[in-house]
Amino acid sequence: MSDPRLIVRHADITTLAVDAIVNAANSSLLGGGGVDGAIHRAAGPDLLAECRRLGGCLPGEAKVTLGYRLPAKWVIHTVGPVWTGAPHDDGMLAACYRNSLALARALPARTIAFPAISTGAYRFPRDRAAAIAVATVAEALAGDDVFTQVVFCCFDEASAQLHAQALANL
Ligand code: AR6
Repeated sequence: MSDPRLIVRHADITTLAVDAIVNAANSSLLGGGGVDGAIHRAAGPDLLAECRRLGGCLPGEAKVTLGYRLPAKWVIHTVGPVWTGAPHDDGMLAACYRNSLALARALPARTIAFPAISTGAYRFPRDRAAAIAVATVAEALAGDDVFTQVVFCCFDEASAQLHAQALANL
C-alpha cells in the first residue's frame, strides 16, 4: 500500500497552502512560462529579485527562496531535464525530486507540493514522468519523519490520473 502522506491534487499550485511549493524553472531562475510564470505572477516582483541573487541552477539541482505573496512560505526552484530520450533524462528528473525534498527537509518544510516537472515545455512523456516522480518521492519518504504531506499537484485531470495510477502501482 502506498504511503498515505502522498496525495494527488488537481489544482493550480500557486493556490496551495503548503509550507513549500516546487517550481519547474529553467537554469536562469529568472522566470518563464508555464508553472514558473504562474508562480512569479502570484508571488510578485520580490521573488524575481531574490532569484537574481541565486546565480542560476543546474539541471537536476534545486535552490530555495521565500514565497512572498504566495500562501506557501517557501519556493523550491528546480530545473528539470529537457526530454531527449537519452537514458540520463530519467535520472535527472528523479534528482529534481530528491534534491527538492532534501532542501525542504532542511528548512524544515513539513508539507510540500510538486508540479509535474518537465512535462510541459520540456516535453517529458507524462506517464513516464509520473512513474518516476511517485517512485522517487515514495523512496525518499521511507524512514522520513519530517514530511506530513507531499502533494503531486496536477494542472489537468489527465495528469492527475497518471499520478494516481502511479501511486496505485507502488
Ligand atoms: N500549477 C500546477 N501545474 C501547472 C501550472 C500551475 N499553475 N501551470 C502549468 N502547470 P512547464 P517544464 C503544469 O512547462 O516542462 C518554463 O517556461 C503543466 O501542465 O511549466 O518543466 C520554465 O521557465 C505541466 O504538466 O514546465 C522553463 O523554461 C507542468 O506544470 C520550462 O517552462 C510542467 O510544465 C520548464 O518546462
